[in-house]
Amino acid sequence: MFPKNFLWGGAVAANQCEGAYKEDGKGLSIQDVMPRGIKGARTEKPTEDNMKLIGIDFYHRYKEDIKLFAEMGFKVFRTSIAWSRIFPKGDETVPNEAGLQFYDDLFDECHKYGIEPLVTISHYETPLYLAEHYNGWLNRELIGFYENYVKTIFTRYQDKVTYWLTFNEINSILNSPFMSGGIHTPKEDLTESQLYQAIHHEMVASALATKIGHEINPKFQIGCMILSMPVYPLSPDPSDVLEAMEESHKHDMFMEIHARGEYPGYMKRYMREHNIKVDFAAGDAELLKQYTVDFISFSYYVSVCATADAAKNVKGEGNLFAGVPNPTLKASEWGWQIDPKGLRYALNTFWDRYHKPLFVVENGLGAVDELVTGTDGTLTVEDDYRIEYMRDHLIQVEEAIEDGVKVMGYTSWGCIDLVSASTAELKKRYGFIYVDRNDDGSGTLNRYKKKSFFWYKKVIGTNGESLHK
Ligand code: BGP
Repeated sequence: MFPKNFLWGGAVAANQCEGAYKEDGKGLSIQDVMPRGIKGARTEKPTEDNMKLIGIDFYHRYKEDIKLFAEMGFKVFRTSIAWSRIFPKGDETVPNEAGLQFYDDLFDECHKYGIEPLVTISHYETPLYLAEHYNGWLNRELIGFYENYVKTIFTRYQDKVTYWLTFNEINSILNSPFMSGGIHTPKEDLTESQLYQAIHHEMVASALATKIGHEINPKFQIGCMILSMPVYPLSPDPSDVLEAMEESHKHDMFMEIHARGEYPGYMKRYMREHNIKVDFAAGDAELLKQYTVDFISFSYYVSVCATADAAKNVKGEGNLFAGVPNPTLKASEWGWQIDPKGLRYALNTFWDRYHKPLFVVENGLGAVDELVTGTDGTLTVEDDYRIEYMRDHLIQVEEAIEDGVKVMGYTSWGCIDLVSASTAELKKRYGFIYVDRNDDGSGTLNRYKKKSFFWYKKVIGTNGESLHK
């Protein structure tokens, strides 16, 4: 059974839905020069084929959208603050008032319906200026700019926001140093020492945010956000089991540092053996140790396999990270393997390790939807595939709760259709709400309720009981 106070809701990120990329004093973010997501080349300047520049025009339509979320019964809405709306270049000391006002209004609108905002401080939208002039998180100066940014938003929204996430999918920097860390140096030219130095800077900044947040409002709940992806051994061969463990360790260390405040032994060994040097400034180790997170949040879409057998080590698709496909699982149209039980497994694993409350802040199915006329004559999408995906995953969340895992809530990804992060497409849809906008830029931007909209409303209304009917 789901607990009474379970936080049901949905999630988006500013850069994937707001649009209005240069309105009201906003500066450019790295997303404004990534028209093809992580796969394509960056552009010098924003180009019209970049769907994120308009997004789904959430910036102007958020009232309509939040009303729809409220109709579904959302208790929580996860979004991010676009850093470049608050500090257009990132290194200013005085914030942009119009940007601050926008989020004031947005959070007020949530509260009007009793919806609690859950705010990601940095979701793949580092100000472009910080990338181009400082090389992003490779530069220790970013810690100071981030500190200034969090102080500003914590102070401003201290009575409107309780739940905060410091960096979206912080471990994704291993795959996408530009999107995740604003690192301008091309990935192929980065040394491992540089990459881990940037990671260290983010870790320190995250701990600092926890410190500052609790000083400003002791009621704040501050969490990390990790891209989770269980790694299974491809076979029972102990070498495969160890291979899976080592592959998993590369990601586990991010949660480990956030939850326990120390670099784990396996990471120290990896750094030693790979001659990776990370500079710790005076006080870094103490800061990490003292300011661990209040809760752990994560995204969950896929699991992968690993093998020590080079001949079988052929990677498939996945959420930023590829793994060896699991022969027992089916995949989405984008090749992401679907594994509801992996979510129960992840929840149990994290709970066993840290005994910190957990929050599933992203999960969902990216699919091609077709707008059709429903029985009542209104346009809709018969997305039974999405309902099945979500039902199967939510049942596993409930199983984990039965196992004794403390789960704070669940926010499905892209609760309203938006632009994809990895491929920058609109046709990869996740929402309960269809947005009429296509990859060629056409569409009215009108919103339509999908079948899953009514399904999720019932799930929330019955606090999960309808999952079993
Ligand atoms: C995560 C990101 C989101 C998001 C989601 C789905 O990696 O935190 O921003 O978009 O995955 O991925 P995609 O949009 O590539 O389908």
